[in-house]
Amino acid sequence: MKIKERYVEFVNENILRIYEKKNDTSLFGLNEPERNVTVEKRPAVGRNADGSICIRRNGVTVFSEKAVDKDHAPEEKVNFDIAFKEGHKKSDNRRSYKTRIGIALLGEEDKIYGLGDKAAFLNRRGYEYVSKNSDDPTQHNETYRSLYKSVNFIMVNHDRTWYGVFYPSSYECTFDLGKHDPDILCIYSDKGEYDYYLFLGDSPLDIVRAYYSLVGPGIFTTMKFMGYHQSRWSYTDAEAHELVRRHAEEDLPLDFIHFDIDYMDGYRVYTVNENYVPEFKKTCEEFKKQGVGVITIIDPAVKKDKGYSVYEEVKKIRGFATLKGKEYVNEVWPGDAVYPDYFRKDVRDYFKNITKKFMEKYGITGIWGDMNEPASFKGPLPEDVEFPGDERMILHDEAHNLYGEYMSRTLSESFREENKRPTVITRAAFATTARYTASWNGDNQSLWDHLRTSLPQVMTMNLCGFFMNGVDVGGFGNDTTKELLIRWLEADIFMPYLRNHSALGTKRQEPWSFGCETYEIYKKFLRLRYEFIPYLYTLQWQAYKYGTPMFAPLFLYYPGDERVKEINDEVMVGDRILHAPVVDQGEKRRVVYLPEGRWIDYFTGKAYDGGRDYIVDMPIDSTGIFVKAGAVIPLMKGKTYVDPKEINEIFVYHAKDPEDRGDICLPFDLHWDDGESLDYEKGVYDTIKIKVGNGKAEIERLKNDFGKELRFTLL
Ligand code: MIG
Repeated sequence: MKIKERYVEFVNENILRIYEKKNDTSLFGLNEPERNVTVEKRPAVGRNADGSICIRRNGVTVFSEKAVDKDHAPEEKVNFDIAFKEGHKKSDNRRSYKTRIGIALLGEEDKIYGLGDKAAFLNRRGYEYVSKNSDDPTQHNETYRSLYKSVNFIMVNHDRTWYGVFYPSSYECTFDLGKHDPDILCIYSDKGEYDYYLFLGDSPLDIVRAYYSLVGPGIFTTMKFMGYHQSRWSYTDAEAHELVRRHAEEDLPLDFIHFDIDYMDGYRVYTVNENYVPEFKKTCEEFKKQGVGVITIIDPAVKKDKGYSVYEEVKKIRGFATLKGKEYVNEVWPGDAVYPDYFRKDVRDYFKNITKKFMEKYGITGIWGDMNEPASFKGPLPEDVEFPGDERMILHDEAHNLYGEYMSRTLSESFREENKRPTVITRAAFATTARYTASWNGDNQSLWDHLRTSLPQVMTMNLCGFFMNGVDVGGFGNDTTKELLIRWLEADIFMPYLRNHSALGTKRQEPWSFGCETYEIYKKFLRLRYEFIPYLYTLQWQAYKYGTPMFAPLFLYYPGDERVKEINDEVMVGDRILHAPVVDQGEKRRVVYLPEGRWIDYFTGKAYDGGRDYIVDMPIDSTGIFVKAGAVIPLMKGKTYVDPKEINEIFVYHAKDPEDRGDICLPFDLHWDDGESLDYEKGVYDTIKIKVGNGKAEIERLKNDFGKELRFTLL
């Protein structure tokens, strides 16, 4: 088969761009580092007999394209697909795809990671996924082809070598990860071009960081954001007050309460239904005094409603999407609704300003952006819905996967303008969206399966540069049980974004919903989470700054260990904590694999030799936390909400190995700053190296531009 000429550009020694024709990336602007690679440092690019590209490093083939002719992929047997027959699905005839990027899978054991929020195990090989943001709330599982986010980044491991591929197009595309042909990984697109970035490096961490350098930097949230969030669709005023009161009186940590759609007046965004939440301003102020911030949900769709100011004002500037030149109307929560054209600066400015005013008026701390795939009730938006944009007309087929990003960007600007870090959460996203917002993974369900999935899901989001990510703890849809709720909180206790949320009509799942025992365990773990906040906050800093995932699969730190490449139920929280929770009903113990080195059980102090499996007891009130021997971890104590101004003492945990004299020390560089402004961008922060020696904590101030005085106490 003849292929068109392909060009290879070196962005730097780790990043190549390979293309026939470049995709237009203007809508999401990649952060291409300056091209400055010397000839000597270039990896060897060769051509296969048919002209496709192959790459050798140190004499070994690490990457090879494989031409895919247009009939390569077999047609789906749609006639046997009941969902297709019943009209739920469209036929997927891939033969017509204009663009077919084929990559050879070099070995049977090759693994494929990435692609953002899929409800699947870490290794995606053998599956097929479609990048088209969707909002289907039925039960997500590993064969579910699209979820809320389109993150076209994959990382492939072959033997000891690793590479990454990013497909930079917002149009719909399909990733066939060896489903139809086990030896070929394909990216198909009808509207995207033959054009991708290739990341090379010696380790998975190199690859992930190289990718991050292109799509980042991601958001760096407030320290408070890392506290506990409590949510439910939808708290009434009385419920919210009762909730905050209990948390305060019972020393149960809480930083945010979320208000879901019913606080609005008839689902009109930026309004408040004073019958549902009377004196909302007073409520927000009162909560703030108790350390609790309020986050309100905002949907993009605006009610088409004469006299409603948001509708009228945006209409005046022709700021809504159109179809054949006329206002495009679909149905969402408020009934007939129209979609803001966030691709236009004046429209963004409008929403930025009303968001700011709305938050100021009531004392709201953050915004939760939902339904921004964008979702609709009367069928999906047609591909030719128009977003007139600033410079050119953008049609929905190109805009769709970026809509959530442009909405989040708009919301985040309302904060940045005031020198505040954005407290914004999104459901829909494209590869570059973490620049503006934190995210959650939508409507999971109260199922053990979804608890198990939450770990690889958030680990994968972290590989893809979405560090501040989490799932609905306890499960959103369906009814949770006592045991599921407890195990879920235990398992997700180190998730960067920690929120308990549940759907209307489901069984309640607040900490006290299942009686005393549950409550006590819940409290114990929330308090544990809060102890670790100085550590987690520093991990977030390292993630933001260097692209190092904070919630990572074990292979990221132990890439030479075959055993860890498919461990889905253990997590590295930074480079020194391994968390192995119980994620199965009825289990009171589990197998824990510990990689090389010595590991200390955080709760008992017991030491383990790495490189093998252990069966560890984990009754209902416990989880497996193992710390690398010698590691230092900064903690705080006794806090039930996060206010950096009130944190004056850091407690230093040292994972002492009972078998040495305790002089092995893996120091930690604590990051500290005001926790809320953007001054860190100007270098106003502290880096404090913490070591342990001679039975005490030793401190070295590596950077002191914020100048926080902290006491350090060895535990
Ligand atoms: O159509 O606002 O994922 O978290 O509670 C459902 C109501 C709309 C979907 C979100 C969920 C939220 C719910 N929303």
